[in-house]
Amino acid sequence: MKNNTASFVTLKTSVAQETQEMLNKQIELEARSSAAYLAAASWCDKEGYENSAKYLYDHANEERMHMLKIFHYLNEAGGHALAPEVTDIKYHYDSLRHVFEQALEHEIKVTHAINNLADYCFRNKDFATFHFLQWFVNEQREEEVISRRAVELFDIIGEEGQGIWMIDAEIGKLINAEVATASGGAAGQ
Ligand code: OFO
Repeated sequence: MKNNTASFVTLKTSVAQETQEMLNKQIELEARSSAAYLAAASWCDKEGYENSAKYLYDHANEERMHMLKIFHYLNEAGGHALAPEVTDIKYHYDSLRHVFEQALEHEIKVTHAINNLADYCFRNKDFATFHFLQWFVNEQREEEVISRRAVELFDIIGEEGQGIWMIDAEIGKLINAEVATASGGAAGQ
C-alpha cells in the first residue's frame, strides 16, 4: 500500500513548490528591506536628520507590512510561509545622500524580484498568485518614484550650507506621498 502523506502534501495547495520557495524568498527580501530601512532611520536619527529618520522609520513599517501580506497569502493558500532570518544589515553610512542612493538601488532590486516572480507565476499559469502580485507591481513603481525624488533633492537644493537641512525637511514631506499615475490615479496601498 502506498504512503498517502506525500500526495496529501501536494494536493493541499495549488501553489507549486517552486512558487512557494520564490514567495518565501520574497518574504525574506521584504524583511531585509524593513531591517535596512530601520538601520538607516537609526543612523539618520543619530546624525540629527530628524525628518529623514521619520520617513525611514515609517518605511520600515511599510516593508514589514509587505512581508506579512505575502506571509498571509502563502499560508491562506495552503503553503508554508517561513519566518525569515535577516543578517548582514548595513549600519553605517557616509552621508545622507548615501542613505537615499542606497535606498533607491535597493528598491530597483526589489522591483526586479517582484517582476521575476510575477513573470514566473504567469508562465506557470498560477494566475491567482500573479493577480495577488499586481499590488506589489504598483507599489514598487510608486516606491521607486518616491525614492528617486528623494535622491533628486540633493542635486536640486545642493548640500552646502543650510542645504542639507532643507533637504531633510523636504524628505519629511515625502512621508505618505501619493504618486499620481500617468492615467491620473494614485497607486495607493
Ligand atoms: Fe516592499 O516595497 Fe520597497 O522594498
